[in-house]
Amino acid sequence: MSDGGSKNYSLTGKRVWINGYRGMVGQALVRQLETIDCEILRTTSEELDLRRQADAEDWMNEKKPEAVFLCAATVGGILANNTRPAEFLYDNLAIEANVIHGAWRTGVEKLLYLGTGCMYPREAPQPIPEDCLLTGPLEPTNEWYAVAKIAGLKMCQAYRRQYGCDFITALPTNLYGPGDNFDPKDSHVIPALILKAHAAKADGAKAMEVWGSGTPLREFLYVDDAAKVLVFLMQAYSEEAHINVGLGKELSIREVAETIVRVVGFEGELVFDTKKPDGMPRKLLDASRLSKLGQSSATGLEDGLNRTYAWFLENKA
Ligand code: GFB
Repeated sequence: MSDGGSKNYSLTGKRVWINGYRGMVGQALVRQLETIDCEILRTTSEELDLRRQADAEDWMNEKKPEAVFLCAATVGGILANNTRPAEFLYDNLAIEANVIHGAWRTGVEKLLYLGTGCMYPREAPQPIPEDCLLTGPLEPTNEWYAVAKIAGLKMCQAYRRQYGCDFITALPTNLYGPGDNFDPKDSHVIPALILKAHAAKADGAKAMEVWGSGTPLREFLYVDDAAKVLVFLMQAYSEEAHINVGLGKELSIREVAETIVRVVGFEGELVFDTKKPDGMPRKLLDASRLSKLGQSSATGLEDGLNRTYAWFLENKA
């Protein structure tokens, strides 16, 4: 793989653009970048619709960001992915195309594009190594999102090859934490179950519903740990090949649900609705490339869930 850029790119003194900054990852990146002496430029989709090419390029021409964290995206959990395929495909393709192309046009020095574990084939070997991308069919519940996200990764590689742009892709595992989307239909499993457990406890309910069989395995990375790694990679990683951001540890959805009800204090029963999809049976990223760079994560699941629930109580309950 080619290596056209700098492995020693300091963010100090730079104009750093975080798009989608009201999202969970955007907020965590802001927390992380506040420890560095740089100028943080932030936009939300309400202020700047990145699906519109002219708007995206005008903004970039005017503000001249030097480093870009491309985290703006239409995202959601298994049901949202499964029921809104057009939005997941179109929005993400348009956002990536406009930001990556605009970054080249306006001379952005470094860009980090955020991928996702669901870009890998459904039957990928576990833990999933970076080089098994595009080696098999995708998980059907999220193939629209995955196809769009793979296109963004390929754009970063193509712009590096053809124009020498220092654009990299980091591929985080399932993330959770403060600032997550707590919505019963659209959210990922952790915020959805926190919301359900909180409501069930408040209502004095005897049982709480969990989608699927409870057997799928997932790994969960606390968003501030992820943001720390992303800021590190922006400054120290410059390869055409993408890099996994994971923990190398997984647990079943049943175990996650049991931990959540313990944290929230709901004492009723868990009822598994097997009519709802399970999605990928297993999705454990091989994080050895990241570990070789000396990066690991510190926050245990129960600790991270306690912090997430505290944030929920303060902001959403
Ligand atoms: O987090 P989640 O929606 O996404 O679901 P994926 C993970 C697992 O939790 C699935 C189960 O097996 C769900 O059936 N689950 C149990 C629940 N109860 C619930 C619930 O109340 N809400 C939700 N949402 N799930 C997503 C992809 O896959 O992963 C996205 O669809 C994205 O594209 C994301 O890549 C990281 O892990 O299955």
